[in-house]
Amino acid sequence: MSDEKVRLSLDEVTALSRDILTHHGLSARHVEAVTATIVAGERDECASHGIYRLLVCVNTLRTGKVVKDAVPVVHDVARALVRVDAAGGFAQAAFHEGLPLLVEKARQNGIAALGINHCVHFAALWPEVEAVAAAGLVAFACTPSHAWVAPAGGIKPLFGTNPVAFGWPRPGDYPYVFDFATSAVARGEIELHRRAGKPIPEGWGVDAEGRPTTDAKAALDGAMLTFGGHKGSALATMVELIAGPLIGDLTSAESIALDDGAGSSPIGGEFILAIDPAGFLGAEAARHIERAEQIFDAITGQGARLPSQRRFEARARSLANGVEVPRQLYEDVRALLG
Ligand code: NDP
Ligand code: PYC
Repeated sequence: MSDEKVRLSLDEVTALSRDILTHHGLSARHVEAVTATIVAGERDECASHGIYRLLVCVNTLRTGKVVKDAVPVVHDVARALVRVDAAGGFAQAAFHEGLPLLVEKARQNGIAALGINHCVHFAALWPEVEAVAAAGLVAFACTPSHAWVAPAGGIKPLFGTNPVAFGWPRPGDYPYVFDFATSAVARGEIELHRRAGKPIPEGWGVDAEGRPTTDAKAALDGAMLTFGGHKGSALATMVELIAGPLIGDLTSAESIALDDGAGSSPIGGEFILAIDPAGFLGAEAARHIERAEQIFDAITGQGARLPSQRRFEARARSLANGVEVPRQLYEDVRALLG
């Protein structure tokens, strides 16, 4: 595949996403919410969750597994708990509906959790933990996906790629954020390797017979592997539990069974926790949050980088100069306009 690139402004990426999603019948509320997350992914050079996701979204819309005009409903279920019924729609609009009440409850109680139910999830989680951290709160988020990943020691897909994301507010700076799949890599990254005809590194997946493979398609058809062996496997299990049964929603195995071969994005729930440092610390919160900076300085001071640092640098570049997209991907995405 050619390495040729096309340069686009962020306004052009936004317009392209809006046009495609509208063309495929998504309601205005979801067009805006989904476009915001796709543009953010492309802007921050997260290739597996940028405009490539338009192919994934449209595929999901074509399966009929997502409700195109779903209206999320917020439920104030307890002093520190919010639920949003996404009503079968994409998760982004449900998150935006639930965020204000989550923030309000975290400030009132020191801690609050948001459970999103009945959503379709195709996205990165960092936009959500960034939004919680922007309110001065510490954030954690996770979601199951489809059963694509074998548990450590096994070879059969059971877990989703199950991302975990964390955000920590840093006054006057971008928050400290990490967001990664509990599989060795996001599935989207393996799909991008398959599209580009490139081998994948060892350790990302096994073929259908459970043999280690560097062939992207063989790994997609076989099983992905967790990161860090049994450690990633346990974290993936935690995600299944707290964003599945704990909030009354689907596991990754149930999600892929419901998909029934249609090829939609994962269906189920998402769990988001928000903690207000002032809940523990009152007037001392600012002083202790400031102490956290010593940890970040000690990381960068020895030449290591913070997670999301690459992304924030990419953001600054893209805001100034736009983004570069592989030509073939751009053409495949434009073809979605029919
Ligand atoms: P990566 O392995 O690419 O990176 C994940 C995190 O690690 C980022 O915060 C990244 O920061 C940080 N990082 C990478 N390299 C370094 C380094 N050398 N030093 C310090 N930090 C580093 O991500 P994944 O492939 O695991 O996941 C990609 C995305 O896919 C995530 O956003 C995730 O939410 C999404 N996803 C969504 C799923 C869903 O069901 N909705 C399922 C699976 C994944 P930086 O960005 O700055 O490089
Ligand atoms: O890349 O693994 C992935 C993924 C699953 C759902 C959204 N992204």
